[in-house]
Amino acid sequence: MKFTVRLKHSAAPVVLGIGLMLSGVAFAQDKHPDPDATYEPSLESLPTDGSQPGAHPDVPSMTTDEFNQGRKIFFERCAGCHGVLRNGATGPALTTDLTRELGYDHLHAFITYGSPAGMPNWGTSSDLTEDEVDIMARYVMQDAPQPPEWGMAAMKESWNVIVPVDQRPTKKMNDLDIENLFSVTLRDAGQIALINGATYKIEYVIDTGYAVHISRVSASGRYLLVIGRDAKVDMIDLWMKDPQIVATIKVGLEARSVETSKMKGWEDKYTIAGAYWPPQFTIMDGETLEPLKIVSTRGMTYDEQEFHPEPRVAAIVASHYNPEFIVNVKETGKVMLVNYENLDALQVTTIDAERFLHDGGFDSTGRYFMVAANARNTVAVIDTKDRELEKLVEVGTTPHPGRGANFVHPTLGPVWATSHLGDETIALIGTDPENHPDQAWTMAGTVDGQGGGSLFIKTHPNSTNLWVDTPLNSEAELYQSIAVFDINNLDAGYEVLPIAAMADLGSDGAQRVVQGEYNKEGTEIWFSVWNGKDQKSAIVIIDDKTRKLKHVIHDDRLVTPTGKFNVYNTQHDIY
Ligand code: DHE
Repeated sequence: MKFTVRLKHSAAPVVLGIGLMLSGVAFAQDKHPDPDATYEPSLESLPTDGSQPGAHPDVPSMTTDEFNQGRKIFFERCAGCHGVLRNGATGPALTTDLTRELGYDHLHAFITYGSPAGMPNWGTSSDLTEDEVDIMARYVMQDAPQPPEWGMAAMKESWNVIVPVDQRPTKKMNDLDIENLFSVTLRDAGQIALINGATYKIEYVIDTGYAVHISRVSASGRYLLVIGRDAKVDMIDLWMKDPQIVATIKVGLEARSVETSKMKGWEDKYTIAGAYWPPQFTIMDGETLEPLKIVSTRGMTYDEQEFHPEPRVAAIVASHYNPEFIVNVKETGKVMLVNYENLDALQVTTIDAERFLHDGGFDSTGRYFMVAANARNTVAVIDTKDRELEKLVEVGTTPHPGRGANFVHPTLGPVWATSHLGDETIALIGTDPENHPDQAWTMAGTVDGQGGGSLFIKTHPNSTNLWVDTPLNSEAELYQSIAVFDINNLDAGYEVLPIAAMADLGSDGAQRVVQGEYNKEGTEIWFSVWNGKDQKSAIVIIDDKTRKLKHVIHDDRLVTPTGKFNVYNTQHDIY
């Protein structure tokens, strides 16, 4: 499943690794400094408990120390494709009946040189040292250790209500314009920064989970929910004089998604978080994070109907039409509509969609959820009102929309757009079955951007600009800049803004430009200039009308800024 994309403005090919599943994207052509390496498959917070399965007479032995090194590397580099339990996901199975048959020499060569089928060349790229290749060849011949489960007892133990509900304010106690605050992921610091959207001042830096991933906002706009890769959920009360964490819990060992109930009458009632390991989701009390219901996602794949032991929970959104969460399960390709009206008689409607569901967003009406099945080059459209699969739409190679971008195209009508990791195209999917039935739920149009390696696309209802990043392209010229289109004249092509140069950080580090996010009014857009942990990063703010630089936030506390979440836009699903 590996292929080489020759980018539009690039002589250098981008080699995408096994299966192109996002968590399996590997860049085999060179050894990287920090940021892009962090997009490799990783289950980096899983523990090593020091235990080692018993030695086998017919496989090379390992010391406990070597075994634990192997386990760590496997979780960080291999599990994304081959699965924690090595049953195969996007990459092939690596169970011991197969690896012992292949033997040490074969495995060693395979890990060193990679394969045309998509295995990265870990050895020759120097991503792994010679010693590490040797350890990994022996490690995959040992029985796979299974990370521990994480059930109610473990969850309750990790749960902490720091400020009980009756001790929280009953009205907003600060002067902050909460709706125009930005919650900024400081990835490698394990923190978020709350940045004032009017003054650009960093109002607060708050310690959260490890390698913090995303922020979401409760229906009322009061609570900010942050989830780390270590599956730690932190709930921040924005009404307090000094916003702080009021409740926290660990819902597993590895996670990426969190959301809160948004249906009328159910605002702020429940929080849900999905885990990569163990593969499960947890519904919690919306004010205290008390864990109420844990549901495993283990089960059959939608198509072959074979058991999958670790179907990870990817994006979760809250329906505006039904008291339901929409839970996207990656490996089985199923979308679960989880009705939260009665947690003791939980109703879950499971929709067969497509495998390797990852990220997505609503159309402009909030009715249809568009989710990328990235390794299948497909966007699944879920009708959250009628509670069914509306359509599977084939798009470009490895769609990665973030939440996507909604706008009205001059001839196609309302569309939702995604860019792609695997090619330079931007796909426009028609979203108006009433007035534009011919375009609805088809790839009604496509336009070429700067290149592949795109992660996020963005516009705003008050803007006529469409911004497309390319942080994982191999060319510095592309990953340090942004392409912007006029949505009324997409065919005119794009303007390139050299965002990293605007940040004026000197030549230090990769300075990848990632994830545009609008302010509440839609008058300016913020981009992260994402550098290594020990290097300076920045946030660059562009005036939306003039496309000119408005401000650069430089601050030593801005360590590895990546995602940015404007409170109002996130609360109301505006993108
Ligand atoms: Fe993300 C969203 C998973 C790497 C920045 N990321 C998501 C979502 C998932 C996911 C499932 C959707 C959550 C939702 O909507 O509920 N991300 C993964 C991975 O598995 C992967 C590929 C590898 C990993 O080990 O984590 C990965 N992601 C990254 C990064 O390296 C990024 C670029 C930088 C970072 O901070 O880690 C990154 N992911 C983001 C951002 C969003 C996101 C900014 C939210 C976008 C939005 O607009 O909502």
